[in-house]
Amino acid sequence: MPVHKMTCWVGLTVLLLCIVSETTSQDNQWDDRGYIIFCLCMGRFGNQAEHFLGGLAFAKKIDRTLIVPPFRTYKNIEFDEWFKLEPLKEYHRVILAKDFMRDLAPTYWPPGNRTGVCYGKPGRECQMKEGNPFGPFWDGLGVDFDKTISTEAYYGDPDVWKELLPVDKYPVVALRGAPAPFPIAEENIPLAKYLQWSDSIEEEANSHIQKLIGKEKFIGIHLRNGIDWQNACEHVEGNENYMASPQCLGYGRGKKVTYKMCFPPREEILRLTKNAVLRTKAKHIYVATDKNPMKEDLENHLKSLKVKVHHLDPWLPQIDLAILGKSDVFIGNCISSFTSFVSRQRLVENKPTQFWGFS
Ligand code: GFB
Repeated sequence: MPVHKMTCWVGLTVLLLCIVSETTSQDNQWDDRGYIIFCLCMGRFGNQAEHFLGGLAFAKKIDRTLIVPPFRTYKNIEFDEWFKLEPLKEYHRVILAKDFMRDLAPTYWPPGNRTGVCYGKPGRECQMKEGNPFGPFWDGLGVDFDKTISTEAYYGDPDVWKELLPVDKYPVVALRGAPAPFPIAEENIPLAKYLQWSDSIEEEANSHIQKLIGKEKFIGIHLRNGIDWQNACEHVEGNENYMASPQCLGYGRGKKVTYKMCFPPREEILRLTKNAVLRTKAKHIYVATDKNPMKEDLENHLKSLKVKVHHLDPWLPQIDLAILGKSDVFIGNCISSFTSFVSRQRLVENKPTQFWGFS
């Protein structure tokens, strides 16, 4: 009898496995319109998110399915660890890189047939995998390149692009970097609505809010004040466009960046935060920072208003981003793309955002 039971169990497992693999291959049919993938190889998460949205828009423009690249920290992070894939599908055809490599690459983009594309004059050397994060990114996907080409039509006119990289010759186009500008193009800002946190990030952020704040109002603030930032802010004064500054100054409107926007003084942080507390009557402040949360300063300054100041320093920066996104008022840094991730998400959700040193 026990032997019989065991047989049934094995049989059922095999049947289930068959059903699962059948579903996977049915879902991931080859698309004759071709594919595009790129490495999110510039900067950290905020930079990568802006490049991702630009690359998503470009995939739609050239009508190729986007092979959704992993994000890059010290390792590749599959997109669906941090975000849901389904909302992206409302905008364009997408497939996760890991699914493409498992289900389609062996047949349609096999080793021996992989071309890498760099930005540059035709004939210029193209090193797809040289250095970090380029090498580890493609290694993480198990990709080596057999041939490379360079083109200046990297994310230019879609028709020129299609002529240079026709689908019949290049069914899969792998680009060294994102086909998108940094900072994000103005027209692509609304695409933020397709970036929705995965259930695990959402649950973790909600659970922190529940424990620290409950259902009360809170002000979320981003203090970018580590040493790399201090250095980056040194020569900002007077620039028209510096990193994520268009989130405050707009695009090509001739307005100038100030040092105060980039590295706001203590008094500015205390002043703006207090104003937001007085206006909203919030009793909680959530501080996200890469370095100094200014907890004591804030607590002392807001003592009479009986405000609690919370700072978590979570294991994943994405938890800070998700919490900031949920605040009643958010105050961020004009120049930081960590802030701009939050400000874009809030813009598409009609939630208010303010910036240090800028009104
Ligand atoms: O996101 P990011 O491109 O924004 O890079 P910037 C900053 C990184 O610092 C984040 C950490 O991805 C986080 O890892 N970080 C910054 C934070 N602020 C916070 C925070 O409030 N909470 C947590 N948990 N982590 C650019 C970089 O940063 O700054 C460039 O992308 C360069 O590579 C430049 O370093 C100076 O646009 O602020």
